[in-house]
Amino acid sequence: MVVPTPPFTVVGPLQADDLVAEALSNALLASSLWLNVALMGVALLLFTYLGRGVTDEYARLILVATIGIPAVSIASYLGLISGLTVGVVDIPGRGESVTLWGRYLTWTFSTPLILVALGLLAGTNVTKLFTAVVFDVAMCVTGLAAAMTSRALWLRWAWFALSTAFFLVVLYVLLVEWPRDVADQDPSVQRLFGRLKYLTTVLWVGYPVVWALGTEGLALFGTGATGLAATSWLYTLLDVGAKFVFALLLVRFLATERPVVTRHGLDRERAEPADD
Ligand code: RET
Repeated sequence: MVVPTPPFTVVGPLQADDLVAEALSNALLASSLWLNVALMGVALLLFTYLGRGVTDEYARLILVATIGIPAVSIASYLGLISGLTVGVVDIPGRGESVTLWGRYLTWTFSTPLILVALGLLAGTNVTKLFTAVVFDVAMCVTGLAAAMTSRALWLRWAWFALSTAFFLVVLYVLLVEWPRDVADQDPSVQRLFGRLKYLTTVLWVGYPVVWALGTEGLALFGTGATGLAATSWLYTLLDVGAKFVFALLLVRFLATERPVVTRHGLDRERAEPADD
């Protein structure tokens, strides 16, 4: 008797677990994840130590948002290392691929913290801060959808395009609105904001580029363990700049020049006379 074989292979839960376990046992991939846990652990202790003398409420708010960045990151990377947020997705035309989808999920929590810290530093208002955070969260969630879609290849890129559109709103607030707000502030705040703005823009643009070239997108570095590790290393390097360097510059500034930061804040417009 001839048993008909289906034109596709079905990956059961056990087989998917095996694929994930195999991917995570790759030394190159594992090192890219552990490096981040170690670095963010150091960052958490260092920033808490450096920020211990910051007493002003407004400066402390920026500090808490900044210290939250490595805190979320440690949880994010431990989630990946433990396999909790790693899965298998059937990419049309390519087959079963391991995806570190937890990244996109945890960006939903870490990137708003970066924007809150930056927006508060610029002395922006609640509306602009809310706009940046809402579109940033939308960017991360649709980025997650792009990575998890298996129905059609074009649908993955449709999610990618939607996520990019949301990203453009974030970039608009960062590059057009906040520089206007920060213009009212002390030159030292303006200088720091300028540096952080460029650092953030250049590195954040790197993320969709890595997505498009890496295992979720065109798979230019290959589809197997090496491709996954190469993609992961690129994200890790971006993370070091976008989180560690960013937060270090900000915390160091808050710890040394805090009185200047507190002169303007979210309350500024309320505190000024209406006809001023
Ligand atoms: C995705 C893919 C879809 C299109 C776009 C993306 C943008 C991601 C960005 C991520 C930034 C992450 C940071 C993490 C720090 O913890 C989701 C990759 C536009 C900008 C800074």
